Amino acid sequence: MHLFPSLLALLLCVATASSLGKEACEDALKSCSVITCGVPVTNGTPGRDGRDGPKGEKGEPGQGLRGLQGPPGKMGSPGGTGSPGLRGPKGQKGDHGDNAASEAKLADLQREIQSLKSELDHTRNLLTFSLGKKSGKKLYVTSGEKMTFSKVKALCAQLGATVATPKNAEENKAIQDVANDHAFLGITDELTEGQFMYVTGGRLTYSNWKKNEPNNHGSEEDCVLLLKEGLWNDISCSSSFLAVCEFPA
Ligand SMILES: [Ca+2]
Ligand SMILES: [Ca+2]
Repeated sequence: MHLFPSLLALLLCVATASSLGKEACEDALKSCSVITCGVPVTNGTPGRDGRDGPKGEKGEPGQGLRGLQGPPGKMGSPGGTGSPGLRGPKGQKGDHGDNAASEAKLADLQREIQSLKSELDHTRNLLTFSLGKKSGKKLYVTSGEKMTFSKVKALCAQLGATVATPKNAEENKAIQDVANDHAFLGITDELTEGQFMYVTGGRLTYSNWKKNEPNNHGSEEDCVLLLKEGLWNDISCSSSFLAVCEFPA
């Protein structure tokens, strides 16, 4: 049995140590595996609690079950207008306009107009000569056709003229001679009933009404007819009579 020699050595050491001083005891400790030095003491009262230690680190999230996701929230109010974006890059240079071609076309038109004007002057001179028009007098021309007043106006305008309009007895006689029939004059009361005006503007400065005219017969007589005998009668503008145009002096 191995237990007895060990127990015997332990008892020997305790007996030796208890009879020695402090130094001898410490020497004895070197040779004994278990030894009690000095006077045996009894246990004291427990000490006070120590101070609280530092706070521990945050723990891991718990492992409990997550709740169900709630319904979506209400839509928020629209945000304000944002600031303008950055200016885009400059575009490529465009093609040149066709100015040269336009100018050439314009020049052609001007030449054509000038040519037509010359031709018109020439024709007017020929007419003046053939009709025996005297210098400084208006020229009255008729096509010999009968038409409504609006067509007479359009025809004369096409010729660069106006509807024949006598401003005195001499002009009235000249138109009468050229027409040799009932002919429209460039006078109406279309704007204000009973107030006859020149188609080119202005109130009458001369008139040669037949007796009891103008009478606005049937409340529809707004144009003026130069009768064959030289007197005037107001007549419907939609009737057809001779067209006589007037070129300025
Ligand atoms: Ca009238
Ligand atoms: Ca009348």
